[in-house]
Amino acid sequence: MTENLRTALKQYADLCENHISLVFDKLYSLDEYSGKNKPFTSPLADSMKYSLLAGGKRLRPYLTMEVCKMLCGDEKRAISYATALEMIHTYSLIHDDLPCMDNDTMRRGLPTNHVKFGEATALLAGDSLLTDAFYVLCDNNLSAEQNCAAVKLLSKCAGSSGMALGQQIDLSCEGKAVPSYILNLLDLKKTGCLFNAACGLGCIAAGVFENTEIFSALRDFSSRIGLAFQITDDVLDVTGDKKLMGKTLGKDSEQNKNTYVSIYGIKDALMQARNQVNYAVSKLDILDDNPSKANLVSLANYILTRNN
Ligand code: GRG
Repeated sequence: MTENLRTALKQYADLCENHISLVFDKLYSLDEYSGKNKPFTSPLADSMKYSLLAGGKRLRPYLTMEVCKMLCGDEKRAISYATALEMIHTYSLIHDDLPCMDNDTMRRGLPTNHVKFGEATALLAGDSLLTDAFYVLCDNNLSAEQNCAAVKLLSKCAGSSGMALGQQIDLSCEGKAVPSYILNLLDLKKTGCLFNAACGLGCIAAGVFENTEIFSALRDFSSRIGLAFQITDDVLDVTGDKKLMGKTLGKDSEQNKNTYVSIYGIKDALMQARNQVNYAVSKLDILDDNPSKANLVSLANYILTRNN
């Protein structure tokens, strides 16, 4: 990872975490939640905070803010969009770990939400993060046109034709040999869609809307890096270090999942990830060179060498 990228990732992660704290102060210190002398503490708020602040890589909020900066020069305009997206990403991880899904006990180096708070609270924490994300998304000084476009984009990317569909295809394909185009579709939906949301929200925060050349280029860029990200995730599930990854490894073969490794083997999978990243980077050619564009290229390349 380049030094510039490391600094920018840390800076944007701090901005995002700061905004998350502000959101919690606002949503959970409302009068109706607190008696005069006994402030209400809710296991729901605690469980949401536990997973949100467990120290993820914050790649999606990073993309939102860096794209916004690249297009308009002020990443802070995108902070509510970046935070909302991280809330939805965190909800998906909580639900993905539940016994009825992947049944995982470790995430981000900590016990999973349902292990710590129980299944019912974990379910509600996920539901609440998903719902509250749309409050957070619109709680800003951007225009109604921007916020409406942002709601439409994020709900489409996360919902039944986006990430949730990808998860459903994943579950339906367990234990069956699938053709490569289905694996591609599964990963573009399950993982690529939130990367699409990340770059799309950055565009909208900068006043760049769908049906423009720049928006389309960034959609293609994000689909390709999303795919590369999932491919390296498949590889790390076999070759990764449990401590660095912060989760149980080897689950894919245990659960008979279709992955790039199960279909192509590790070497070929890594070559495909490299091809996806090269194609992604070529999509940025229409943009002028600037430090944010260079950081997006660095992020794309980092995906190939990441160890967590
Ligand atoms: C139950 C309606 C319903 C929906 C659930 C669970 C779900 C929808 C979707 C799961 C999608 C999923 C977990 C995809 C995997 C994507 C992936 C590789 C996530 C890990 O992302 P990182 O490495 O995580 O960026 P950190 O912890 O760094 O934020």
